[in-house]
Amino acid sequence: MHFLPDRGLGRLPESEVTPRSLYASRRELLALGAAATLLPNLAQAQAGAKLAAIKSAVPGAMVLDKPTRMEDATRYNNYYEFGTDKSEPARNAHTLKTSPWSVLVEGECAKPGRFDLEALLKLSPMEERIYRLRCVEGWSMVIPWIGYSMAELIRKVEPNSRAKFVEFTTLADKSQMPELSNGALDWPYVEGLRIDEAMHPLTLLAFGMYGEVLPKQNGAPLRLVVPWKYGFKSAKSIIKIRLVEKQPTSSWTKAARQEYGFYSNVNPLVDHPRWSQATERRIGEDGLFAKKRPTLMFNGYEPQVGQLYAGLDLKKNY
Ligand SMILES: Nc1nc2c(c(=O)[nH]1)N[C@H]1C(S)=C(S)[C@@H](COP(=O)(O)O)O[C@H]1N2
Ligand SMILES: [Mo]
Repeated sequence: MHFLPDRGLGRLPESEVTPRSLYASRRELLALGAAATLLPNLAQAQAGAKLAAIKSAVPGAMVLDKPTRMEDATRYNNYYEFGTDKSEPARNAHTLKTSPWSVLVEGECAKPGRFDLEALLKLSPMEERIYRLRCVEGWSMVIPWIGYSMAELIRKVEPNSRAKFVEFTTLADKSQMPELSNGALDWPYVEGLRIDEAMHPLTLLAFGMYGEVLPKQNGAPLRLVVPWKYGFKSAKSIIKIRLVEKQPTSSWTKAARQEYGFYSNVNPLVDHPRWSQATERRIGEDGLFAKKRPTLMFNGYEPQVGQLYAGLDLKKNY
């Protein structure tokens, strides 16, 4: 059926491969007491259809490492529209209004259109996929995401031959996002991918995680997850997808061109100008004696995506 990139498993140390049944189940989280409040507020997840669609997700493969605990993944976030401190999105993102929601898909295609959330939820069967997400800052998480390949949506609008890149724009609304005036980035948040990257089966349009709708701080109601690129490529709360001929300029590139290039592939061999990218810290393993992990080429997804970059100088195209 779908592409199951378990070929990457051969590259991982045995200790990182954990059977699916071993990660904290929702019941276990609830047993932890306080964890109940960390689950997304279902009352706010207005569309019951949304949760139903997510709950019916087909369990996918790609078990890589042991998933990060949900309470860690929902409390340590980058979502600058809600604050630049990692703890702020969890505190502030409750003001985000995720329903009604729609995504405009336009540009170089035969059938542009506006898709409301309900239509997007039904567009393709959902799958659970356990992917690593590694931030350029040197931390990583492993998350059971729920969604389907971005390619499913892009195909619907029938890209034409001028569609070489895909630009993603996320919500920027001062009335919902208290930190939009913080000047940290040039809003709205914009990201871009080459069309073959955007349509690679690993590139996920995610609606949920840990069997639930996406918590707001994690990018509700829908976000991108590009597991072989630094976390900032995974735009949250997307409202517009544009097929374009020219390479888009992302908000991060605008902010610091020397530090954040267009490709932003996870690459232990190419350092960020201010620090090494050779190792990473797994969130939840941050005790005094916690070992740093070696960062893997393309975040461990080299067998699946390496060929996209054959012949490309990855030092120049950082
Ligand atoms: N709209 C928006 N999307 C965003 C960001 C942001 O600030 N705003 N931060 C990015 C960065 S730098 C990272 S590392 C990931 C973090 O995702 P997480 O908080 O769910 O782990 O989201 C990315 N998507
Ligand atoms: Mo990041």
